[in-house]
Amino acid sequence: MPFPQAKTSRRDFLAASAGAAVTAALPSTSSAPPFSAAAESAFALGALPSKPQRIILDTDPGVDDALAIFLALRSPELHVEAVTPVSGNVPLSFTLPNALRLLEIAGRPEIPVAAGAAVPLVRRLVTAAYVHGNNGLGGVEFPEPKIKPVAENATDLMRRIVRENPGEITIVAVGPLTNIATVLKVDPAIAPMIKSFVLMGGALSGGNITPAAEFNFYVDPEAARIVFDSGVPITMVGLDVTNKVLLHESQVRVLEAAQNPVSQAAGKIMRATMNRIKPTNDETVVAMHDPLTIASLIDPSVVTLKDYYVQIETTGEMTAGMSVGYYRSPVRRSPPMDTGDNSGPIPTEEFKPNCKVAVAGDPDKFFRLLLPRLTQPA
Ligand SMILES: [Ca+2]
Repeated sequence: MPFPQAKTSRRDFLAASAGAAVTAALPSTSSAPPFSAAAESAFALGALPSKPQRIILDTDPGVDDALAIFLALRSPELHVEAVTPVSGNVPLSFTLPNALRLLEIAGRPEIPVAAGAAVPLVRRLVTAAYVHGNNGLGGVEFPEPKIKPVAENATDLMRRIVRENPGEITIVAVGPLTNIATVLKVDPAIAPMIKSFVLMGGALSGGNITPAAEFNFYVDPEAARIVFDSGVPITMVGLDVTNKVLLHESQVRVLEAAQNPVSQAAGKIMRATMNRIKPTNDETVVAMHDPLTIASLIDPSVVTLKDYYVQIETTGEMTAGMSVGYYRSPVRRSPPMDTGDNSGPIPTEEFKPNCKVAVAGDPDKFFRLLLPRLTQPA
């Protein structure tokens, strides 16, 4: 996919303005569900429970984070053990209270929220307030949250939950990976105890904040590198699919029409976002980066996964945070500089997949899952 921001503004971080991506998201009549309408309806409403997956949700709310959090909290297939905000779309001073607000709106004040990293590991913080509004929720003012963060910080809380439940906890990260990398740096022995990482981030087909990099990996490339080197099983849901799963005006109206606090809040946030990212042509749409990532846990068939060896560029002057995906050997590194003594081999690495990358998505199925869950009465 070509770099979508080449002729437009950085606001396209969330909005693909036109063309093939929009067409891909339009309702299709050809994708018949593999089960009956009744079963599908029951599934959309979360009525087919199995043992819930236990997740920690690491997030930088963030307008699409807000929908992702709501979807996770309204899905019986998931048990949210904790929410760990991090700086990203906006600074931690907003993402932390936003996470608390969103839990309060969803009526889930019992879920612990622990403050994460305020800045990336080694770089200055870059935010995306131009998309998410200065407050991270599209500029929509919600009341100050009554619930408070727990005393532990995100690193300590994640370590404790994982160590108390080895092999049980999936860490779902839909923001920059600073918190998770910090856990792995502070406690390297914890990696085999983490069931998996499910990440919204990266792209194998061009970025959105630079031509090379997706925003979350761009903000903290060194953190992403640590995560991809960790040996923990990774699922990467990146721009290759999320840029094709687009919320349209008609779907915002569905959210606005439902009279429950979650749907009302989601509708307000998405309405404000659409007004913010008004395109100059065609229909305004909002890419469902983070909600699609959550949906892939609930119904793996909303995405198609393929094995890759993914590595993160950290040294490039123009390409930091780029995710480079190899699907076969050889895994070649860049040629070394000519030093006059060129007796060594050109560097290569073993091809060993470290990641499942989402290479295709099913927007229709995603929205059939998302909208009923957000609009149904609490
Ligand atoms: Ca996010």
